[in-house]
Amino acid sequence: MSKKFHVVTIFPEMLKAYLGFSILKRAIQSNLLSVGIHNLRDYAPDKHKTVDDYPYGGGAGMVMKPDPFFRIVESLWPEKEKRKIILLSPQGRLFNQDAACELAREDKDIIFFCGRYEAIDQRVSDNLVNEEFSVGDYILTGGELPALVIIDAVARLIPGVLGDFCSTKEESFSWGLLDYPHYTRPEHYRGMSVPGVLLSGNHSAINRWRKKQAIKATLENRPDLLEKYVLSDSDRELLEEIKEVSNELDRSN
Ligand code: 4GY
Repeated sequence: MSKKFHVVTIFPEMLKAYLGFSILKRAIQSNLLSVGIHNLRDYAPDKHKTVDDYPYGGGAGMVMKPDPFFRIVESLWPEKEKRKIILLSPQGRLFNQDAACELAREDKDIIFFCGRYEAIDQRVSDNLVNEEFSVGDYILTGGELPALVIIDAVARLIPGVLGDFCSTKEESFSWGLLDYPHYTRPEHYRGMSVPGVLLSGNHSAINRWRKKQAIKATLENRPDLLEKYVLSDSDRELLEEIKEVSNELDRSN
């Protein structure tokens, strides 16, 4: 019952490189995860293995031909019910942790189509693709990094892939908020000290400090997340403390 991913790309080596290290490498070796990497060019029927052509209607750049995509699906994943095909593009639904959880629970094989050049022929989306995802509002040169981003985020949700340790951490408290600051040894480094509360051994004070730092970082960098987050009464107190300090700073400027 291991998670099965497949990636369709004209640059298979890019994916192999990243998957050959660290946690993903170990997850694949222990059969918790498998990632099939397929060269789209192998499914181009002409002697030059052509995967792109000029755009109808004109304009800059080349468009990926539909035929190699249809051929690879028909030859490797002919059963519609057993596959989930994901296209990576800036036009897709924004990928986030909720989407990662959904994909981690998916029983079907997950197949990523990685585009290159300007675009992929629309008939691929219309007939083969089940869901389109974007990893962010910027334009990349291809879908390979987005496929790796999603595989990475989903893999660490599979039981056994991480040391079984931190997996609960995010769920318990910081999800929905940004993370708090972390420190390790040495206590004093180049004139910078670790916040005293972290050395106090007072776990309720430490948790309170961490929650306050998490709220502060979220307020500063991701106010959109803070708006969606349901604040408890004690969270509201922390938020008031943060705002008081920032008002004092404003007054002294
Ligand atoms: N952003 N999120 C993204 C992207 C570029 C298909 C070739 C993104 O997922 N993919 O920027 N992809 C690709 C899109 C044609 C360029």
